Amino acid sequence: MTTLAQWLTTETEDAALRGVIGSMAAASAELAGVLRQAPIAGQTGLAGATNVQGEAQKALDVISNDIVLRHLKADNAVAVLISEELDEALTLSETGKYIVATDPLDGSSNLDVNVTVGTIFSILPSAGGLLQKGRAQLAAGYVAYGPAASLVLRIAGDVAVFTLDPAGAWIVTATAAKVPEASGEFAINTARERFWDEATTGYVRDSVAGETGPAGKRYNMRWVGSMVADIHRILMRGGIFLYPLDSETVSKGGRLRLLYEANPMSWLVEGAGGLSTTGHQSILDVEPTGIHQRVPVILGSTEEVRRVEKWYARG
Ligand code: AHM
Ligand code: MG
Repeated sequence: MTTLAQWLTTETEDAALRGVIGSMAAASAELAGVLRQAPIAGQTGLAGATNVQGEAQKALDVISNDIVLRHLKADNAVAVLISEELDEALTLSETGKYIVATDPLDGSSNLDVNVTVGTIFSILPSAGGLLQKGRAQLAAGYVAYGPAASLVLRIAGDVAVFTLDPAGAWIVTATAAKVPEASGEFAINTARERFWDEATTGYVRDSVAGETGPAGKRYNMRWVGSMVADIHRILMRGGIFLYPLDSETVSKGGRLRLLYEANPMSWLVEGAGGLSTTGHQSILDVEPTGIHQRVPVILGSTEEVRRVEKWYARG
């Protein structure tokens, strides 16, 4: 059995980077334990505050942020923490070489119904400043807290998957995850159809038309409402995830956040042979203008993403 520490040694000679990834993995392992017993500990429900996005914070959003913060503070290699739950970027160490951008608890609306949630993180060089393209990432990962806790991680090479064992260690369970090139599954919140643009409407209409339609095959729709769970399914067996720009989110630039949701997920999906796009360019090439910036997100199997891009290219 290969542990996370052993895998990290083969992936990078940068001991400080290994340390930061280890800190995020340790924070996530602790959080997995907290989530498992949160209803008993009375940690469910709202925290009574709103975050910078104007969203009501759940008690566990705040607890998750505190756990990540505590682990990263103890890691002198982290200069700055950017978090969905923190209004401003937080300086942790004057000498740190890295920036960590994180959504400590993604999909938290699923907590009260015991459905998979996740932690997403992106690691960037601090020398590049707060606003760097996704392409500049040094590593990215997420943890899906499902029936098993899965850590999905990529430095610059292949995407590896780790499973948390009962003793709290991350064990390698897949070394080179690949997003299948073709798929018959799409993930989108179809309740937003009335807001969609022509490209999204066209792509979904073609997909649901079945074998005799323009896509020439039958599709299934899946939407957990937890990006980590939806992307994990796509990484494991293919498919496409869409949270496009629509008439309701256009004024904000989209729904999902670039630095700590879209970029790390794109780093993983592209590293596993899939594609990411805003509809017009790879998400990894988007120039950020703010730490909580939002972006249209389309990610997954190459054939499906290309089909959406063709719709956007029509104008
Ligand atoms: P959050 O960071 O506040 O949890 O919001 C992000 C989540 C994603 O996990 C998920 O893909 C999306 O919001 C679901 O949106 P919707 O409510 O439209 O289904
Ligand atoms: Mg989120």
